[in-house]
Amino acid sequence: MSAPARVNLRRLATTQPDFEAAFRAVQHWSAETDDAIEGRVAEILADVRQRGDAAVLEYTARFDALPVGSMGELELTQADFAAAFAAITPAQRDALQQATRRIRSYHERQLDACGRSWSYRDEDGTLLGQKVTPLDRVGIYVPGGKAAYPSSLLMNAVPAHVAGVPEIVMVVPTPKGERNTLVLAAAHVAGVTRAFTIGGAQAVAALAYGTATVPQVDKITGPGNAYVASAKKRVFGTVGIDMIAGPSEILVLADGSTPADWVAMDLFSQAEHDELAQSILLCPDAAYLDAVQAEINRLLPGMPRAAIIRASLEGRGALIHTRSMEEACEISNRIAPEHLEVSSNEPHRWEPLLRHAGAIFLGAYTSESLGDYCAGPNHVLPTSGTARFSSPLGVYDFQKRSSLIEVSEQGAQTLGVIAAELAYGEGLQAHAQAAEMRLAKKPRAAR
Ligand code: HSO
Ligand code: ZN
Repeated sequence: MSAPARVNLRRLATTQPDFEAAFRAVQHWSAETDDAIEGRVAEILADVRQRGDAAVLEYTARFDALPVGSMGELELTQADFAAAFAAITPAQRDALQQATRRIRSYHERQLDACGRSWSYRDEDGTLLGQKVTPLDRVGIYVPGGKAAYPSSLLMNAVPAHVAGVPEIVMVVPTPKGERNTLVLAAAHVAGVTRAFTIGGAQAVAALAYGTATVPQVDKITGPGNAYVASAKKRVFGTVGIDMIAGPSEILVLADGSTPADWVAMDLFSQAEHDELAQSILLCPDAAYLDAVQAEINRLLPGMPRAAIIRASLEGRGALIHTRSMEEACEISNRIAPEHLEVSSNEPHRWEPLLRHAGAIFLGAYTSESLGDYCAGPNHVLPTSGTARFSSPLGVYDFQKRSSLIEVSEQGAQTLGVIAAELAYGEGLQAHAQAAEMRLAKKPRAAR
């Protein structure tokens, strides 16, 4: 069995006459919704909402081959987490703890920078402010099967913890009752409060509506398959949700100074997630693009997930030759990738030109994979160009803000006149009079 040597990555150059059309083809991505999935999910949500635990038990037996008599049997305990933590290797324990410590310390800085209440008094002594409070209870969806990532559990649970969320409820599909030890060990380290071995739309429904056993949460975060994504969209409004993540993406901006095999492996690192993942390399040096292509061809056969990587690279990947690094930065901004590596020996020269990306990795030593696990910043990032308008998951996603207003007697005089004037303009007499009653001087007669 000899794997075909060359990986057929699309090669583009910004100087080619039809570059715009070719570039559009690279960018094209349709997150089509499948009507059959939508219909099934709507039914499951309605059923769980109506029948609660009984429906969850039935779907779990049917979809996860996990037939049990009561919801209690689907609940994991702190003792289960501790046992899992004890069962993994010392090196795994150490890695989980160190990653958690670094993720926590990064997110604690988010709390300091923008996660605290503030207030001030204006010239009338009126107090104005913003009160920041954590959500009461959040649900974290942890996928089972091929994308069961303990690292994603850390990335969701740690910021929730740092925000001060007192209750974190995890759901994790556990087909045939086969538990993922590393996920349970991560739950131990991250401080998950309660957990259930349920998944799919039925788990999202249980968290969103609550059942006799599963507590209703205020927000559901975490990735999942098409059923989970559809269920999260549908329960949005009843609860909050984080985002609907698309396939992983990496864009490498290279000036040719990084060893080509490092860059090839970084492109593989996101491609190996999913056939639909996207890896793109932009570089002004055509010979370097050739070198990376050669490394891709050379390294791919040794990868356990070679088939997924090949499908991803050939389906959605691209090597793009640009006129300059400046032009490469512009193209990167148009793509707004989830992960952006600036693989250059002068990354700080280019960073100011980069506006849209979920996370920016500077310099040859910063492989994106370090960010996926343990550098500290969150790996739940906006995908599919949504970095144009949204941000990494953070402490702020587990908090909300309330405005605070305490009007002084003096303030009531200043604000009362303004408010009454505008209220009469809107034809809202009660608004106007509520303001005018608090004026020391006679209010103007109702008009
Ligand atoms: N790169 C993925 C996260 C991940 N990688 C988990 C490895 N494990 C999405 O940002
Ligand atoms: Zn990854």
